[in-house]
Amino acid sequence: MQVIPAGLGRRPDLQAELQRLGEPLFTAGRVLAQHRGRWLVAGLDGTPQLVAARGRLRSASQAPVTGDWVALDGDGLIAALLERHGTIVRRAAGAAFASQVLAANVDLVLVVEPLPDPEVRRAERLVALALADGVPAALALTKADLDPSADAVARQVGRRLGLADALAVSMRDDGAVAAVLSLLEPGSTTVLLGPSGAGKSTLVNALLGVERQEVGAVREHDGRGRHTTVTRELLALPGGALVIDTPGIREAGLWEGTGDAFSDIEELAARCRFANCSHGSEPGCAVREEGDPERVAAWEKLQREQAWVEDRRAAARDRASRGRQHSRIQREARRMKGDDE
Ligand SMILES: Nc1nc2c(ncn2[C@@H]2O[C@H](COP(=O)(O)OP(=O)(O)O)[C@@H](O)[C@H]2O)c(=O)[nH]1
Ligand SMILES: [Mg+2]
Ligand SMILES: [Zn+2]
Repeated sequence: MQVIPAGLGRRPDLQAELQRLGEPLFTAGRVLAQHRGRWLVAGLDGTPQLVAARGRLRSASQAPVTGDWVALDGDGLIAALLERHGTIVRRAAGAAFASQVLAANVDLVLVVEPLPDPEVRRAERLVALALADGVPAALALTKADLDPSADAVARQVGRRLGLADALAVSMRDDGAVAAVLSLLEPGSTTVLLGPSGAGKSTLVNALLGVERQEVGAVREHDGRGRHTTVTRELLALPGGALVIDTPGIREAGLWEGTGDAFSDIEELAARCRFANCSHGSEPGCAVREEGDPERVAAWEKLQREQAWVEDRRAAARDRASRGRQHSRIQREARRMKGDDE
């Protein structure tokens, strides 16, 4: 029989996955939050515990993230990561060229932007981060009370971004909160992504029906939010859906492309007269003739960004393999001289 722990989300065949690890003492858990060198993990009985990790799982690049399913060993340490399905990955902020997994085992990304001036291009980029790993995205435009045409704007932005679900919501409107809730299936995991101050935590509280998440006042002088939510945190809603509240994301650099986020433009591109059309001044260019110009420009920009990311990744791989080759040659040389390793 398949055990799906209440309040932890779906995981088909959890027992079989654990068995494959070949350690009879291992038990499964889900990472609710990540702290400095510790993880809040709920075991199958639902009790959250702050635990440490074994070996390489402590290194930043391999560490468990919020939403991960993990195996706990007999000492209660995280001993292994279970396979990830539906990851949200960005290029890590800062100078080092690396990726960062924002959340794992995500079934839906809820892109959150505030009315009355939602940033469509930022929402579009977050949709691309979701679809890069095939995770569906929906849009919630918050603070609908500040915009008399909120519903029409949500429909229009949703259509432009090719999203099936796009809603306007205000914390003061129970009906709108219920409409957002209806997008979140019991057992599924949804991560809210959007800028600080957009109203993500307020929405999470409304979905929970309790004031669980701390909500920040927006600074008067520039309207920017303060980072009141400091960790990514997985929370169970009363109906059995799970949500991950996140701090505002300032940078959302691509890492694995844009998935099907621009399938509308890519379908047009397939209809251009010339197969190698640059969508510049060629005759019979369907992208230029029929595409939404701002969206076409965004598509081209993100494609250039992805090409740049791939160049840098290839260069980093080359450096790493040259490094490995170099140490192999040195080892070989030592062996020939009869040195011990
Ligand atoms: N007018 C209005 N303000 C809202 C609404 N939702 C949130 N806010 C306000 O926006 C600010 C930021 O909210 P918060 O939930 O902390 O945003 P977060 O940073 O995205 O988590 C707070 O002052 C909230 O009271 C809404 O529906 N209408
Ligand atoms: Mg918050
Ligand atoms: Zn073209």
